[in-house]
Amino acid sequence: AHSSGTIVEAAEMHPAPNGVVYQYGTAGFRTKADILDSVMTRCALIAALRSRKVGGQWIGMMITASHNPPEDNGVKLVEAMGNMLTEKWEALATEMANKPTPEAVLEYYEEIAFKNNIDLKSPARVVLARDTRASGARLQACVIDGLKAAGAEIRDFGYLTTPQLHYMVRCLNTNGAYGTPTEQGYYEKFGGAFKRALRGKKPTGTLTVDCANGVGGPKLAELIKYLPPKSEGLEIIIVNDNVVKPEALNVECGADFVKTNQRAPPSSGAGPNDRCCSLDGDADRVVYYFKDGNSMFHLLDGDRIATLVATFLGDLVRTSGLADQIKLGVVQTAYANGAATHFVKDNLKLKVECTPTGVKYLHHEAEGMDIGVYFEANGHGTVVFSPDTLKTIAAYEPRSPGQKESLDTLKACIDLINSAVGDALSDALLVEVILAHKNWGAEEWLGTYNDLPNRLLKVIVKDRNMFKTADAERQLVKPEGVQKLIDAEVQKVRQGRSFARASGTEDAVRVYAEGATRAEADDLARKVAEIVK
Ligand code: 16G
Ligand code: ZN
Repeated sequence: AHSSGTIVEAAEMHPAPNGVVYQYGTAGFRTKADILDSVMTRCALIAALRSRKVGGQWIGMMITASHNPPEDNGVKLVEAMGNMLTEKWEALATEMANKPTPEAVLEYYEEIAFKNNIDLKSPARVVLARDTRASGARLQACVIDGLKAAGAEIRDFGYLTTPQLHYMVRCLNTNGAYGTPTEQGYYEKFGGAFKRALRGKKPTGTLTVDCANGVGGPKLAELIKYLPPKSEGLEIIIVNDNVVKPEALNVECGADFVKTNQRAPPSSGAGPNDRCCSLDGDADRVVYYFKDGNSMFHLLDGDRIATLVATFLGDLVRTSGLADQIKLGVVQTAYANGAATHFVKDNLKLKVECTPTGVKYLHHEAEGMDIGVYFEANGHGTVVFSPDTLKTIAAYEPRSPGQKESLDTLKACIDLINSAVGDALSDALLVEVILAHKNWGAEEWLGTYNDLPNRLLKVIVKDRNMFKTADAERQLVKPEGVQKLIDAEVQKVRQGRSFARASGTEDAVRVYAEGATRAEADDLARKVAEIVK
């Protein structure tokens, strides 16, 4: 039943705290868990409206705060095809979250319906999941109160990784074409594709996976049951999988820790040259690394995954005989190391596009390519295949056993990739397949090119909203004159490059700089930080 009374009642049960302003940001609503109850209920109303707007297709709600500390939480909405919420509806969600009273919530709910031609009696379907945070159960109850008030049909998957939820949404709306909408369906799809893509090759060594003490731990343990036995396939060693102790989430471990601190989690028991990777708290992000014989730490971040994947898929397209019909491209952000950009352009001879920070921008750009490989340096990313490309590959008749071999591997890789969204588990399996085919360990992978030394600084400023960028965040247009000063410093440095942008997730400006040497990169970053301060 969805009488208008129940919307008001649901909003009354979870009143908004005074004086808090919420924003649906690059990764949904995200803040301290104890001020999120009202946001959850209201976001549920938006999800139900969105579902009705798209003809009753399933819309996803993921309760997570990814790599944030344990006391945080958040929620993001997932569109019917498994991609992130469209920008127009982000604004509606923000406005709904900030309505002062339950009556204003109901009024806005009806206004959205009216303005968007939504029939409030038509079916609404919303599918839910959450990560392992202690606040998750309470916040989920707030979501369910909202969904019930809106008269939505609910599917609750309990604990899932963010990409698993995206997978469920896509499966539920595509009649099984993408896979079966169950956890087992997920493991069978990706586990089966891993085996087919390996084609009997055995990865060298072991893979130690740091699960950030998050939901990725138990899910990886489950996935392993669907992979070839370690005698024939990959031996995976799971570390930091303590989800019984929610206060351990992302603490001294996980992808963000490793990327930010440029060191392995202290808890990692990996030895010299052991291949390692770290997931984040909701397993939509992964970075690789290892320590060499001299205990020197080496990071293989999102840029490295992108170059590895683009190299391999490009080779498969060519050796299948499809090079004339299918073009690959790579999408990066300004944070991509200059050496990675150079490698893709000049060695792989592929098109490189740069977008602003945030998965949705990269994903969108990649969708315009036949095969679009996109990764942020921080490890968010995947590969998307255009519908025409998928048709071409499905219809293609190989002309030799060699072509067939490549084509079969390419098809298995397509199944192994979670194209709905970057998926740490699927990405890691893809990396392992590629390394196995090349008979490489992490060292050989690192050897493909040399990263330029770089430095990332966080600068606290009076008002970060003063900082406006253009050209995919590579130029500051405001405050006026600042870019000129940055340019002057960049000029002085060999292979210098630097930019400053307002963070979308923290109240700060981030400065990135790279140069030919460590000293030059550090110095440039410091100078630019001085300029923006
Ligand atoms: C969010 C984004 C991530 C981006 C990061 C930048 C998603 C799912 N997540 O975590 O892609 O790299 O923000 O943070 O889009 P920043 O604006 O604070 O630098
Ligand atoms: Zn995440």
